[in-house]
Amino acid sequence: MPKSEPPLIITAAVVGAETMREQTPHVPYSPEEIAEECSRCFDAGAAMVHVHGRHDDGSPTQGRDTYAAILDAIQQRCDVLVQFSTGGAVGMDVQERIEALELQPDMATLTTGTVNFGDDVFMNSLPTIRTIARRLQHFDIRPEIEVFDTGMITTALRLRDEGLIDEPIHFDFVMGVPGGIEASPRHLDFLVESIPDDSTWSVAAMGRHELPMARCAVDSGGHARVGLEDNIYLTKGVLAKGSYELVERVADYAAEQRRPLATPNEARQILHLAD
Ligand code: KMH
Ligand code: ZN
Repeated sequence: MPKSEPPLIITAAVVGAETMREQTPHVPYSPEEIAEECSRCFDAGAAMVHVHGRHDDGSPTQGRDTYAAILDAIQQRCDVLVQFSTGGAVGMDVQERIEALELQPDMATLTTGTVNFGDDVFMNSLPTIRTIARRLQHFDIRPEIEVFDTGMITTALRLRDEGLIDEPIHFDFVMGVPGGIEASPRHLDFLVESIPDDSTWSVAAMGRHELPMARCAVDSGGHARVGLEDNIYLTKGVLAKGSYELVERVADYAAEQRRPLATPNEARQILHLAD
């Protein structure tokens, strides 16, 4: 890897909307549990955390108060950058998905298209995408464009042309969702070739693809997202004790490859976030 490549930003997706205690006892639900996990991930090398809200029973919520409690609990523990989900869970309406943005997190997601999501459909019509993009601009929050399939890049560039997404754009390639693009190095190469040259990008691959694709990102100058939102296993049949163990794996690999990890401040600069 050329030494000129930027420090590696590891994002920890610690909770998500779908991973439940029935699948792994290690997924956090309450704001305190989520913040504890974020803190462990920060200690393991993550510069950013991607968070969703949960009710006490684990069901997903995008509620403002829940996100406020999560943000406060994280900020009491560490300086990690905090990225809110605007995807929430399938079936949520757009107003619910964006109500927490007034808390002005460091970053928030923006999915630029509809995708089959297992047996469900993650709906993102153009009007929905524009509504979220306008709200992000209103609060001066930079989006991370979630790309579940190639057409979502085209739509992101369309919104750029409409003035709703500012360049340079940060893309997160969400690979291996049943219904979305496959998680393979070949597909990753195509995605990377398809974005503007001044873009930054990361990979979030599902299940057993998570760590191999994170390693591909480390090797090719991208950034990596890992965590229990996308994958609950450390190795075949062995549950990760938390997202932090997955972060540790990527951090160890980056060290082997002599790619330094980005601090939150370095990540701010790389991603052009406000101070
Ligand atoms: N839970 C998925 C339906 C995001 O966070 O912005 C959508 C998702 C994307 O997780
Ligand atoms: Zn998410």
